[in-house]
Amino acid sequence: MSTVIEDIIARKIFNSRGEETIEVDVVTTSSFGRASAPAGKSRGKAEAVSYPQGGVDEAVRKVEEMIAPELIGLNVDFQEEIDKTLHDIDGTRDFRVIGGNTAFAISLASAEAATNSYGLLLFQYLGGYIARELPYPLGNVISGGKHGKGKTPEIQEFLVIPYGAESFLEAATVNAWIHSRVGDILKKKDKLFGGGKSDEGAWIANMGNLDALEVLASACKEVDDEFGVKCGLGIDVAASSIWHARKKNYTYDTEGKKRDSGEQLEFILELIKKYHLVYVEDPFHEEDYVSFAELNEKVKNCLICGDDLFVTNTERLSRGIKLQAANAIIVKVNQVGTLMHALEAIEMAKEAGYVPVMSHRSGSTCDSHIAHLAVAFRCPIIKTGVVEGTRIVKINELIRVEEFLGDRAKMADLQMF
Ligand code: 2PG
Ligand code: MG
Repeated sequence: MSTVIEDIIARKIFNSRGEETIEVDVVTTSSFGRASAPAGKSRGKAEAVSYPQGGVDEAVRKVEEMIAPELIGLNVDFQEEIDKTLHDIDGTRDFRVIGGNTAFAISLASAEAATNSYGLLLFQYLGGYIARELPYPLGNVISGGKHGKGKTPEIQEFLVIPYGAESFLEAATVNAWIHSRVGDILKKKDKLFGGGKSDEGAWIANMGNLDALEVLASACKEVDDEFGVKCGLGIDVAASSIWHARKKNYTYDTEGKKRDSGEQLEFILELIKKYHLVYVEDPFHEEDYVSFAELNEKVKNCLICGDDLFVTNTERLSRGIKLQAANAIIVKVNQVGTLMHALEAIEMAKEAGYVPVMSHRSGSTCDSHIAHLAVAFRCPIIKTGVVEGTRIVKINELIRVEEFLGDRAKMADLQMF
């Protein structure tokens, strides 16, 4: 069947924060694919530039005038060629001419058009018959940092991962129970708690970092006692957001403390020990590979994950691998713009023994592509929130994938937990 691109249509839509974003339709001789771009709030400095100057309107204009004429006639079966053409049209390393989000939407919509032409699901098309492992959902339960508002913890995300779950459905259920239990505890603790939630559907609570961890730990324990599913705690410090480059310290207003790099290392080590953290993302600012490596050397059975540090970029990841800066990497396709570049980062990570964590962005749309990418590229963890509409579409899609796989479905192998 012929899958030649006949048309590419771009439009401006809105993400879950009500910000403008780009959506692209790729129309081929026999199929159709659609994708829209997410948006980060705590963005790494080395990420692809999201949009050209002029924003989404300019990106849409560029798709019509500059990009569509080059891509029409190409075959969507050849993802490399499409992604390379996007790079060639742009001509810069960070997609500043057409925008990384523009490239992202075209790259994903093309993959979906190819998928649909074969009557497959995206994870089958990209991962083949052997793709049958479901990722563990790493879910955000309490928000702080740039994702919080008012007097919230400095740590951006307090996360859970139900590593004892035997199926994805069970894992998603446990996460939802914990989220709900945390809401009950917060209400009891703080009479003024109004039930506010962040963009990612995590609770926004008027408390410090340690209190947030205490609340989460007790909710996890209650759920484990009642339902018997082991669950680990994690954090995304998003430390670049609290790093003061001139004063060289991390600012913790809720504790009235400033920590230099050494003190930050001690603090994170204490948290790992006290709360048995199994996952720590961006504990230091995005240029501090050395502190990452020191921490990584000192801990066992805990994933030290780079998000702003690596930005899904193979150059930054290979530096990290050389320095042994981490043992996990966040994968956000729109940080690099194209599917093939994200896949290169995943392959490099796996070769070095790093765990790739497929991830949403805080501003999202109702697309569920990352659910399929996690299965197709065999990422053992997906980070995509617990509740909230645009998160739930990804979770629910994985429930469908698990059902579709039937007896062949199995949970990913997370040996270290
Ligand atoms: C992160 C993400 C997603 P943002 O830092 O990991 O939770 O946030 O999309 O705002 O970069
Ligand atoms: Mg992060």
